Parts: sequence; structure tokens; C-alpha cells
Amino acid sequence: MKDLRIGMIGYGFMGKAHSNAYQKVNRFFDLQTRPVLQALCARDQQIAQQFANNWGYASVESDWRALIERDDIDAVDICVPNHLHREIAVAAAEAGKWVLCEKPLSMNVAEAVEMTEAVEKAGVPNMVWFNYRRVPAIALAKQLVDEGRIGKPFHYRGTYLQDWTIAEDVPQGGATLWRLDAAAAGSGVTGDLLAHSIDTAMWLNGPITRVVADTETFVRERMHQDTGQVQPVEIDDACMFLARFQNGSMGTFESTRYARGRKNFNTFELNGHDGSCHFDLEDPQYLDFYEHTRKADGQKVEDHLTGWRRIHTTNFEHPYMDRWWVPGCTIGYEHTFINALADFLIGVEKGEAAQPDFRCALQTQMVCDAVLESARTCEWANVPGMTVKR
Ligand code: SOE
Repeated sequence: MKDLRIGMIGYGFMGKAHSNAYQKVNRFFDLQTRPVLQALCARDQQIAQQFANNWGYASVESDWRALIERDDIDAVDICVPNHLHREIAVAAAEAGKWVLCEKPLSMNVAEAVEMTEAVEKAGVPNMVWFNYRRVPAIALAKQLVDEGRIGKPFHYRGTYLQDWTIAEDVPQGGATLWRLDAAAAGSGVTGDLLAHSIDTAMWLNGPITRVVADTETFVRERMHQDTGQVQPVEIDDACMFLARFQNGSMGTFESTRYARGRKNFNTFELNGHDGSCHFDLEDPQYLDFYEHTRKADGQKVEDHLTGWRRIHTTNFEHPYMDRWWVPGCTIGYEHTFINALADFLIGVEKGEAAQPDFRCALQTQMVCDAVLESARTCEWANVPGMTVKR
């Protein structure tokens, strides 16, 4: 068993989710690597210490550069607002650290390219925490695609809806609300929510080649917590786009933070010649599957038993579930991070980089940038072609 000494930068929602994964991964997965919570870094020393005490970090730092310089840190985990990802990731890679980065990888493609080149030049293991791939029901959808059960794909439909920014007096900037500040976030729902949808879509259905998009900012001014001033809101509150996939299928995507009642409504449906599947994160144990049924001779038919099947993805045979509880007992949001970390560590141990790594997340960033460009120009935007492992 080899220790992997973690230097965590950030202490918010994702700092907790990742710290929890480091603590639990060895209890549920057989690994040769053991993450050790070595240091927690946050600008405010008192907050850093409180977080470190609560989660069991051995030490604290208030400057990420000092953290990266330490010889007793093997891997740096970036859980800070998006505008800080690039500088930290590049410095960490140059210092020879493994780099794990919260999504989206960066503010834009130019940054993502620089970060990808830095980790590849340094030859350090790297990954981006697109955790939803590790929901058993979504991983099962991938298995169905790979098994040929969906067949030639025609349509992909992704939605990611929330409602937490409807009130006009929600400020921008500062803890968690930096997501409303374009200077810290880069974009609104496109980078924060659609990046998840795009990652899942391209994992299941291959590369997106072109898009046409429309965005809206419903609340145009909000008080900024850093300045106390009412400032323009520069992020997209909502975004809808049409997409074409390389395999010839058509896609629609919709995301907003103004869908009253929708808290974390992340759904997709894929329709192919031989079947369809549908997933909804607000009901995450289930994958809905429609199979164009087969006769014994292999012919496909519809008959009186044909219909959608709700698969409760808790059998030992379902992805990840042989690591958790007995059939019928569910896992939840936190476990997607533990599953993601396990895949990453197993990949490094086997010498086969687990996906999504930085290069894979760069392709997602290319789609995000194309979406925002199309919304600006009101024209279709091409996504640069690139071959990546997914
Ligand atoms: C935004 O509200 C958010 O926290 C995203 O930043 C996460 O990536 C998503 O998983 C849940 O919603």
C-alpha cells in the first residue's frame, strides 16, 4: 500500500465532497494506493484550521504556492473558483504533483489547452471531477450503449435545471455565489451545469461537432459581495442549444437556474434504432430502458409485453454496486465522488489513465466555448475536431 499525500485547495461544497471521498475510498475499494489528508489550503487561516480539524487534515496552509512547494504533498486537488484553476494546475504540474481539478476544467479553451499541455508535459496523473459518470444508473446507460442495445443513435436530449438564483436580491461574488460572478466563474449555467451534461452526452454518444445556442440573463444587476456595489451580471442564467453529434444523431440541451421547483434536475434521454434510455438525477437509482424486443431468431419486434423497464440499479451486477450494500439498498450523491476517485486510482495503478482526464475535459470546454460563441453570433459554431479517450 502506497500513501498518496493530498493537498486540498478550497473548503466549500466540493472540498467536502472530495475530502469525504479520500477518507472512504479504501474502505470500499481494493486499492494499492491510500490517500492521506496531508494539508488543507484556504486563504483564511482560521477557516482552514476549522475545516482541517473537522475532516482530519494534518496541517494547513494559507498560500497555495507554499502548499505546492512542499515535498510531503504528492497530489493537489483544486476546489476553488474557476478563475484560479489554470494557475494552480500549471504550477502543480510543473512541481511534479498529480493534479485533480473540480469541473469545469477552466474559464475557457485557451486556459484548458495550457493546463492540458502542462500535465501532459510533466507526465503527471490528472483528472477532472465529472462525478455524474459514476452514478451507477448512468454508468449502466454507458454499458447498454457499448453492448449495442441502443443501436444506431438518432436523438440525445439533455436538461439540467435548478432554481436557486430566481430572487433578485441574491448577491454575486463570495463563497458559493462566485458562480454568479463572470470574473470568477467564466460563464453561468454553461460552464457550471451544461459542462456536466456535455461530458455525459459525449461519453454516451460520442463527440459533438457543431452547436447553435441561445442564452439569457434574467436578472441583469446584482450586488457584488466583494465591493458592496450593484454591478452588471455577466453570466448566462439560462442556455439552450441544438447539437449535431459526429455519429449523425441530433441533440438538444437546456439549462437554467430559473426553473421553479427544480433543484438539481439533471436528465438525459438517448433514442436509438434498437432502444432508448432515460435518466433523472432527482430519481437517481433508476435507469429507464426501452428495448425493441428480440425473438429467438434475433428478429426485433414489438409485442404486447413491450414497454419501458425501470431498472433499480442496486444489484451486484450493476456498475460499482458490488462495492457497496446488498441489492435494494441505495447509494447517493457522495458515493459518485468515491467511485470517481476509485476509478482514477485504479487507472493510475494499472497505467491506464481513467477518464475524464484534462484532455477529455478540454473537449468538453471546446463545446462550452462554441455554445457561448454561437449565442453571441446567433450562428452555428463548429467544435474543433480532436480525438480523445472517453
Ligand atoms: C451548482 O449549484 C452545482 O453545485 C454545481 O456546481 C455542481 O457541479 C452540481 O453537481 C450541483 O450544482
